[in-house]
Amino acid sequence: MSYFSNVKQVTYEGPNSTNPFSFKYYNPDELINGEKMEELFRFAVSYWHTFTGEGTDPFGQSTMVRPYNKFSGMDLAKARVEASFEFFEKMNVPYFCFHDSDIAPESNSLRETFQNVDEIVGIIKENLKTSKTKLLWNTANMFSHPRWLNGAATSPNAEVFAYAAAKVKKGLEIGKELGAQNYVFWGGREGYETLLNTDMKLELDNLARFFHMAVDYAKEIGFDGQFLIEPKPKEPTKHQYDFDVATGLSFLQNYGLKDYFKFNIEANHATLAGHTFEHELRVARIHGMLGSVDANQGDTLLGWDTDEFPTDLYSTTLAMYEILKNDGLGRGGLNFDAKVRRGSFDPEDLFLAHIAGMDSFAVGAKVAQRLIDDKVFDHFIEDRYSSYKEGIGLDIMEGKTNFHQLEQYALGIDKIENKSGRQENLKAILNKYLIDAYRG
Ligand code: XLS
Ligand code: CA
Ligand code: CA
Repeated sequence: MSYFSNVKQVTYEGPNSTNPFSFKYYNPDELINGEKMEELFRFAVSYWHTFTGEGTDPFGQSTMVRPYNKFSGMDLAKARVEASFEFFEKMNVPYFCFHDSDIAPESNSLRETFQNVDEIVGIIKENLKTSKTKLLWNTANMFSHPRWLNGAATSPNAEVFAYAAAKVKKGLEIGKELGAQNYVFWGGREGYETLLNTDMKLELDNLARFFHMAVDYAKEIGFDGQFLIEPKPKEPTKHQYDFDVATGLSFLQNYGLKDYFKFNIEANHATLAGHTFEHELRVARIHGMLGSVDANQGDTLLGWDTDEFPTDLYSTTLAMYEILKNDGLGRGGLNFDAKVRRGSFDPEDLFLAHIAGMDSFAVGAKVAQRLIDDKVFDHFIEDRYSSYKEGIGLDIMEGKTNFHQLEQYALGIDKIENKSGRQENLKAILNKYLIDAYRG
């Protein structure tokens, strides 16, 4: 049976098409720097927002009209799998991502939860055999059920730690079974509310112990997916341990975990941390830690994680600039961790939202590639730092000087001449590239 009978196959029709159910800019076969768009972006659909999410918010009930909502329990879970593969195929999207609890109902008994998950994983596996769409990553939900109220691996309760280990063990087995490209660890409730009741050192040590056990278990079963940490500064806890990339990196280094992980960077989490999306991507990139991306956007007028579909072309351009400079995302991809607004409740809105996101990244990538090809910022930056190419600057770079010599040098300086950073001009150039990109 068809769950989205109002929508036919979505294809690239170009910028002049008036068909809302078509790509205007995302053309899977078009090359960007020699690589097909499809392979560069590796777009993924997030199961939780697209098929499980119902549009509830703290003040209101569900609003989403979903053809499978006539079912409940395991029947609903099975119908969602069927609907999801229809959606993937019609959108021609290469990947998807899920939490264990998105695909199958959780029960109070872990054994029963595992049975439910196993049954649905079996159905997903069958679908994967004939589908072009693959699993980008899976993860375990360790934040919704009340047992996680004080965290999972950082809970003060050792039984909760054990329960979390069982869930991740299962998650790694599922990842292996379904050929997941990555496994994601988002901190969930791994953080704290007040130091008055918190042993921060013990919690951080335990989080590291937990990750080491996960690394060991993946090796034991031969799961070769890339491990990803997804930083987020707040929500649900006030102080999340994986605040941002820099904090996560120092944690991984301190605990001897750096070689086993990369980062999954979410745009909305970056803005919650007071950073831009591109800042987080840059920090990860220059440390060789850029693994994957949760492609969404926040709303700077709202202080929470709104998970909107990405449509801001400045942001997609500057994000793609980092991704292209990184030579792509390797095993990672661009996962739309994004939900349609409560008022966009039609099943068709799911298609329109993904089209908007995919087209926005396609535009961003084209503009970013031109900026890179023309070395617009590279030339400027090279010139800005040119004092390190010769004389005292080169000595500093090559470690050939010290405070004594630098003092002597400084005493001999007559007048320091700084150069303008030309910020406004560079932004105007960026605007010109954005406008010109689609003039032909
Ligand atoms: C929540 C996170 C979450 C992770 C996966 O804010 O974005 O959805 O991506 O657990
Ligand atoms: Ca996310
Ligand atoms: Ca989020």
